[in-house]
Amino acid sequence: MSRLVFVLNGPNLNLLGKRQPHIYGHETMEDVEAMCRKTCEAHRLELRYHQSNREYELIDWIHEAREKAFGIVINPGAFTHTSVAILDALNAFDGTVIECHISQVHKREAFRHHSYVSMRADAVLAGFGTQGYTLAIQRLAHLADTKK
Ligand code: CA2
Repeated sequence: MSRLVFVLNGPNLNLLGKRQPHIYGHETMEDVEAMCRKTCEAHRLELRYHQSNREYELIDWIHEAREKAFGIVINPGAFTHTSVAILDALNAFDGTVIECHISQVHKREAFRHHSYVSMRADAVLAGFGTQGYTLAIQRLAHLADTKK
């Protein structure tokens, strides 16, 4: 089994740490990437880490993951609540999908309570702050270590 994981981030997450720290914390996207790299190294996982404000780029990376990766951690940003196209792409991926939100979306506006991605996700994290990414990767590592 491949030990490659993709961590994908959607629109506006490049602003992490620069605005709205009361919701999203003080860590930047670069800090989150460094944390993901450290966690992956500790678990002997290979990592592809991306952020984009463009829906098609996220879809292209999901397609790329199809051929190579066993797991995807995805924070689709606001596309979570709007994108059937990202759901369709994830439905064509056979591995494990973990949806990860920094904020506790269910405590927020009603439009954030629905997620298209949750219809495919094998697990969902929300409200763990950026630590959610580490937890998601640890879960993938556990699956990689225990699945045949
Ligand atoms: O809680 C999350 O991780 C979200 O996926 C973040 C999205 C939001 O639309 C989802 O409902 C929940 C927004 C990401 C925007 O990130 C920013 C970070 C700092 C400053 C401004 C935006």
